[in-house]
Amino acid sequence: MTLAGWRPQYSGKVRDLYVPEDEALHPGVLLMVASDRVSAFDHVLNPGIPGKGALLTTLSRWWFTQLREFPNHVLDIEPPAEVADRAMVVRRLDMIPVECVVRGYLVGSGWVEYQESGTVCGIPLPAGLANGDRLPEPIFTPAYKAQLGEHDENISFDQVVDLVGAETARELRDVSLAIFRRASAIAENHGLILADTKFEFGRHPDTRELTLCDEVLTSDSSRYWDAATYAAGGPNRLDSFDKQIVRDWLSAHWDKSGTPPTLPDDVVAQTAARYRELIARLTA
Ligand code: Q0Z
Repeated sequence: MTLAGWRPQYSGKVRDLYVPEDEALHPGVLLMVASDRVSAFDHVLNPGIPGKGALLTTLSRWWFTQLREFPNHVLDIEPPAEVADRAMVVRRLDMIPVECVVRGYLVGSGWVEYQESGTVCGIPLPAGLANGDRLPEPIFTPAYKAQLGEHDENISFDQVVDLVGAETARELRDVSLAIFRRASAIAENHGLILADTKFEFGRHPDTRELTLCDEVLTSDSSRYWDAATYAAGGPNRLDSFDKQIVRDWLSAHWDKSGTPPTLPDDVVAQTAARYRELIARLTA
């Protein structure tokens, strides 16, 4: 997409990053634009989910406000009008190349590692846990950002130390856990479980302050469950407030080789409704 005054710098699967055409006018800023694109099983699907970019941006902005005691990258500068509802102007930071994942529950790649070794990112866990079980306490389970097209790889705390130094590693862990605890408590007040999430941090180019960046606590970067459904148990207890419906439909209608099929209208509509429900419940 072309935006007057902004030059496309990088396109991810579902988001686009722009830099100012005139650096002198807007020094040290970036424009992050969330699209309606949806990805699953490493493919971007057709069609997109109408309103997804705006819904995820609303969620991210809402969380940055809830978490304002933690320094973040959002600037009080209006994005271009054409994308105002799905974009944020942010301070350009020196990014720290570690994905700061926090897990309150054992699921996904954490569950996979646990079954093999009884650990997650090298952290020993009690024996006998089942898929989706709550952990005794939230754990910091960092991942290393893989090259384009590869999956992020879970790494140990010692590997974080090797990447960024002991002091920053401790700071990343402690701040990530503090933000997760605060966010979990807020989610719980709204009948939602925050199962896990991924934060990214950078440093302010001048002050070197550790700064929360990227998107925060969206349904693309987090697993949210309905607390009542979880408590009732059963096969749906781990259904997340994200593209679960898309994944389930694709699993039933595609063998995961070649180009994925076009999503039917009802799958698109139900997915959009699920994103809206998450926001409605959190912000109620
Ligand atoms: C975020 C990404 C997106 C594609 C770089 N404040 C920042 N300073 C420097 N770099 C970044 C940020 Cl947020 C940064 N990404 C991820 C975001 C589209 C990729 F909107 N990459």
